[in-house]
Amino acid sequence: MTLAPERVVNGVEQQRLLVTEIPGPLSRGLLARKQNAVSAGIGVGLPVFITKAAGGILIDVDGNSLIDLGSGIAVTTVGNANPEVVRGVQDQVANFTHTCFMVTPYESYVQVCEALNRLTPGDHEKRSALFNSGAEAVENAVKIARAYTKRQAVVVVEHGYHGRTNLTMGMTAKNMPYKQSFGPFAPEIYRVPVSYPYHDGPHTGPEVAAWATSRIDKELGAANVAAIVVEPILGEGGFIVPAPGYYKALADFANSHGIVFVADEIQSGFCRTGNWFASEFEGVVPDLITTAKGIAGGMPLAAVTGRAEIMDSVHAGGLGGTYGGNPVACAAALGSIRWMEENNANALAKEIEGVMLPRLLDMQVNHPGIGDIRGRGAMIAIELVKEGTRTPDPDRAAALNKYCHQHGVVTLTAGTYGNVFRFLPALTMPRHLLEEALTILEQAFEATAN
Ligand code: PLZ
Repeated sequence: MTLAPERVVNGVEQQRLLVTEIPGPLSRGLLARKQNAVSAGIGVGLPVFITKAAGGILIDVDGNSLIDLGSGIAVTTVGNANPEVVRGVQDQVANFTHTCFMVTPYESYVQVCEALNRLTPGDHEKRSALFNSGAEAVENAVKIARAYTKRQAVVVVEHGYHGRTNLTMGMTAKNMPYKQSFGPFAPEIYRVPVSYPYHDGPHTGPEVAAWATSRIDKELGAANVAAIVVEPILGEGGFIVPAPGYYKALADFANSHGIVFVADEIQSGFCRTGNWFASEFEGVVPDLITTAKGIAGGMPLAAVTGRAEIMDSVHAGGLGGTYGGNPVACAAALGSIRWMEENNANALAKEIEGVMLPRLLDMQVNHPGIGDIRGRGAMIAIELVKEGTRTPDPDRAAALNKYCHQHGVVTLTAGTYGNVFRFLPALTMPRHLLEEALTILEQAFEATAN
């Protein structure tokens, strides 16, 4: 299969169409109501209120059709309201909505765990446990690693992102907006260097890994470390792809010191990068892997999957939660996974990369503000810098973002310095829309050049 050539998906015309300014009058009215009803702590990137979505298009209340390059932050990988997901959810919701798996179980939870055990890297015996959000999965991975190792320290890396709960805020690198004024944070979290090729000068992946592992050795003592938790491609940190050898060296170090190596694949997992999991690019088999986002086509579901001896080391009843592995979310996951398997999703992600990278490289020739172009599959970003330097240019990223929004392309920024512009299209994105979005991006560069 190649990128969808369809002009209509689920009754949604696959075309960008602006009938009002962005946001339009109805969205502005809803935004005013939002301000009176919703906590100011909940921000909004682009205040158009959505009524329908499919393929690569979001439709808003004013009747505008926008090209979606965000997928709700890497969630609707199989496309919004994917028919396989919709069918699964509709059947399940009509049968029963909830029992609590810990009270009276149901088969779909077991099926999702079987699928995760089969699809995640490594053919060792595995177990899974299901939760509601990415942050909750990360919290549970830490609980499990601590129970198994009987150690406490947790090592994370610079620019890492793991969530907004108390423990995961502490594990997340960036202060604003995630951590400011929300401390104190959980103890026993330690941050070590990450490989960031664009900013590391001549230093190789293994070299940066050696700095990291030496810090662990000297400052913590490897024998005190329960887990190293790292994203194989850093998501919120700016789609940083560590240099070859970095990630593997950390995993090997963990392995040789009895430390549980946890891959946070919440953003990079489930065919986003052109592999089921980004760990595979480095040939790493994590001890535990956290997943969420793309797993269930938009329904809230998350998981921890890993070595049976680690996952089973927790006392019976030690893990859980009222809604974890809710049957409707499990049905969505089964539909989503089936779609990925039947439609060769990894090839679609690679095709998206094949369309995007050459266009971005072309743009870089005329726009030296594009310092770096990176990522894999349908997880691609550009880093904006002041011309002739590697100094972050967050203002340019914000200006580009604004231009794209006003011209009907939903885009997201990222990065510790806010200077990364990232693209996370659904794998159902029709090729003509992807090309059109890139043309608008090109125009955005022209319009914001100084
Ligand atoms: N780990 C690698 O990318 C979520 C956060 C958006 P939750 N990233 C999007 C925001 O501003 O809150 C994420 C991630 C990685 C963990 C998480 C947390 O997943 O489902 O948002 O809790």
